[in-house]
Amino acid sequence: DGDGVGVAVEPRTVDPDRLAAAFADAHGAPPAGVWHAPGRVNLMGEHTDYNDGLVLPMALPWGVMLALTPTDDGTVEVRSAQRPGEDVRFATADLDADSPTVTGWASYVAGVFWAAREAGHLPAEAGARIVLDSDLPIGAALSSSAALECVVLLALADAHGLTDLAADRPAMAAIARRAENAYVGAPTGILDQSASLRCTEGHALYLDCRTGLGSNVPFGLRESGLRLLIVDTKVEHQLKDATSGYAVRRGECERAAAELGVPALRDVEDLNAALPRLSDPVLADRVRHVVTEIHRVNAAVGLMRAGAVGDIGALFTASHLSMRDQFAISTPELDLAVETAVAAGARGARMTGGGFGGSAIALVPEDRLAEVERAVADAFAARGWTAPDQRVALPSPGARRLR
Ligand code: GAF
Repeated sequence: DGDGVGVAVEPRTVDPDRLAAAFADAHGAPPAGVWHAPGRVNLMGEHTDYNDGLVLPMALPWGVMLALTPTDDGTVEVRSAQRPGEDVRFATADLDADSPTVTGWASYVAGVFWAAREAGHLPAEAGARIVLDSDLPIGAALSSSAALECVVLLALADAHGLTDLAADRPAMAAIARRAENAYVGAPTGILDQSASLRCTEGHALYLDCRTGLGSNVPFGLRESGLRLLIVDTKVEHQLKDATSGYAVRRGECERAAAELGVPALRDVEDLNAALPRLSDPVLADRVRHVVTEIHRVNAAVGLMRAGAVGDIGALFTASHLSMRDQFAISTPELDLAVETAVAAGARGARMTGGGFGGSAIALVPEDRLAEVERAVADAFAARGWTAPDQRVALPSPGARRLR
């Protein structure tokens, strides 16, 4: 029981002392420190970040843990408990976003070194010995990529004494995002890195992706007798490369904004006036999602501040329908998780993250939790689908040093 009220919250399974011991085994001395960066679920505001809109993520208890010792030899050595035998070594001087030579999982690490150097924070000779461990599923739309980027950057900033950077979480989020956009090649927004770096325990992060201004809004789940259930459908979402569904949606939004003559879809004020002006009904659907989704973020924040947390459930479900029908990013598995959770007593449910697979979240009264979990498991089993992974989470701290 992780939260003291009788309903288990899945605990973190990575451990700073164990990771430090693994580091000492590999490198003959303990690390300079151990850091942790969490994954996230977004409660509202999907595909709004790159439209200059609003988002509302919370950090998860699970994430990526990293042990690091800084070096001044310009080389980086990385190993990961999840990738035994795949140790990676590179020289920072060789890193070039136009011809990325570090590929696969380690490209997120290399990308952070590249982006921190490009931003003028990291001297060329700064290197590191790194050992990683994670309890965040990969491909579940819970931001394992951003957690990896953010933990590397935070550890670099601390261990290499980059004090200006270490004191500026929005700047760190921008650098971690640049690593992903320019080095890894995924055209994502600022949501995930901001969530990992800027969320606080017990709160959701209400973030304006145009200005970068954010505030931490209390998310009183327990006080309201509610649980947040995360259903990982085990359908791995696609890599967000330039040909992915994610990139296609991004292109559609840009095209719609251009047709409407606005800098970003954030600036559409009157849907009824805007929609008939678009050349293609598909674009009208995309715009409707983005604009109404931004309003749902504000509505959710209003309800949280009023202490009416349960009423956010209806917004969850409305958001899911918008993502399913207007933005067309859901899957049969996500739809089934949402429909089943709501039918079994959840106050509302929605897919979270980029879509095309991944996870759904459900807002569930404490006394209905077991029933909802059982109903979802049964519904997947009845179709012969892989059993989903279901976990309960509380809003957890953002990235930090653990030892
Ligand atoms: C992914 C992206 F990385 C984010 O930037 C965001 O666009 C999200 O999908 C959808 O809201 O997580």
